[in-house]
Amino acid sequence: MISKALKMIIMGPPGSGKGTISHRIVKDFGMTHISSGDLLRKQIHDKTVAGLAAKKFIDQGQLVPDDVMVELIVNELQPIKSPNWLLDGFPRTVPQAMALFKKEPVDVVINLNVPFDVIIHRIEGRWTHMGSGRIYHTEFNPPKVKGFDDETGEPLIQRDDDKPETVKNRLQQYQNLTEPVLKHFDKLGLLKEFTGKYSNEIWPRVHEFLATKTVPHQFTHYD
Ligand code: G5P
Ligand code: MG
Repeated sequence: MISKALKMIIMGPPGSGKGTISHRIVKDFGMTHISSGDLLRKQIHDKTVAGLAAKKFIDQGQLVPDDVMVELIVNELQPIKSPNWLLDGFPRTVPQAMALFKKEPVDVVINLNVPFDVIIHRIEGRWTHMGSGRIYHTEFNPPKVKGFDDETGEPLIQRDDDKPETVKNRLQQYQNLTEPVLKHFDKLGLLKEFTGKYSNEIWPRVHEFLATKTVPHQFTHYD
């Protein structure tokens, strides 16, 4: 195993399991997880100016403008002490990728290649804990008590942008604006793709790949 810092990005269409796989990476490899969607939902919940501006895009399944996103993520990355971080949901356009690379080097990009028909069914059953970003699914990983978070006991919510019509727009935006980012990373030699229908099938392969890149969680001490 190589003992080194790892700055990585996880990509994939809406509902492909980026959040699910990210939580497993954090558990096993101790990386700092930054989810652009979770950050935006927190801003909306706190009714900040950025949150209110972002909400109208998110509710329509459109991407939030690049300048807003770049500022949000760069501000979030700057104070992080750990040299191991995992970006989930950013960058999503080529200009976002360019802006990130001006500020931060990235070691690896993993892409979850999950078919769209599988995704549409999944999103219908998703429930989220707002405070932590913990994700549940009515069939795949239901909470111990229906409608409530396992750890805090707080109520779970269904995301406003998980309505079928909005999900269609999100997939369209992904094809038009985010797939070119994958091509960009592939050309840079950073892309590692994982294809499959189920997170439990993809995860062991991601784990095996990351084990060659970093040290296990118990040997890292960055808080
Ligand atoms: P988000 O929040 O980044 P998306 O659309 O990229 O949203 P999303 O919906 O969060 O991605 P995910 O994280 O890829 O999906 O998937 P997940 O939550 O882990 O899994 C989906 C569901 O399937 C869960 O219920 C999970 O339990 C279940 N599941 C997982 N694996 C399996 C399995 O094997 N089987 C089954 N049956 N179920 C499974 O972004 C939201 C919006 O914010 C804006 C955009 O408007 C975006 O639409 N935004 C940005 N705008 C511009 N630029 C950016 N960089 C932006 N980032 C966010
Ligand atoms: Mg997510």
